[in-house]
Amino acid sequence: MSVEVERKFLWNADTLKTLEKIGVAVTQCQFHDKYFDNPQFDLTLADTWLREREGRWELKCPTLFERTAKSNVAGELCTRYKEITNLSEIQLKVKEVIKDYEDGERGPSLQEEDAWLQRFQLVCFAEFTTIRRSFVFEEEGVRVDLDQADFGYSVGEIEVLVPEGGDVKSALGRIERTAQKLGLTGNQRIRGKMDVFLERNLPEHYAKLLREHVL
Ligand code: V4E
Repeated sequence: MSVEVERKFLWNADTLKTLEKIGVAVTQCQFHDKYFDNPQFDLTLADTWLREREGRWELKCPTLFERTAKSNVAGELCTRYKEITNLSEIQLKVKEVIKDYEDGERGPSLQEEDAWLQRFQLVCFAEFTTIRRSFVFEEEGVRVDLDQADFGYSVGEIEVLVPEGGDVKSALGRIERTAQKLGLTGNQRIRGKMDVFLERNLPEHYAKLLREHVL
């Protein structure tokens, strides 16, 4: 388990030019994400995001800081989410959040491929493909991703992965220095791909997430 500290930003052709000038190497990839929740949306209403990216399961859930920050720290630009990639740990987290599921002998075994999805009534509620250009600032341990989602939204992220118990403050400093190198001046939280996807495709659930201060 690690903590992903990240700052989103809006990018354009000038951002690409700046990154090219700085001279960091770029790689490009494409991936398809499928996000899952139960019909009551228990996971996302708990700010818990379960996805399958190219066959790998990943779950992001808020750190204690993130759970309190939205109401306490207006204008906080960086988010901090726990990132879990081990399937058993993901299943444990899902079990913690979804209280109502088929338990015991009758339910499908968690080991059976995808049977655990049925047990928790998890279905895909969002899917999209992203083209990502990544730039790694080796000396700072910072990565900049420029994403273009197939539903017509582009967003950038400056991110640092901090191992559990690691130095989040240092990560925030490195993100800030990178933001300065990129010439980012805005002080508004920028919406992520999911935010925009939900507003367009599941407006009622989106409105509920806003009301509950999840997004
Ligand atoms: C954590 C989260 C969601 C899951 C998707 O996370 P995100 O980092 O936006 O996606 P992506 O594709 O860049 O993942 P990566 O490749 O970096 O692992 S969807 C909504 N959230 C919460 C959230 C939030 N409340 N505010 C902001 C600015 N971002 C995310």
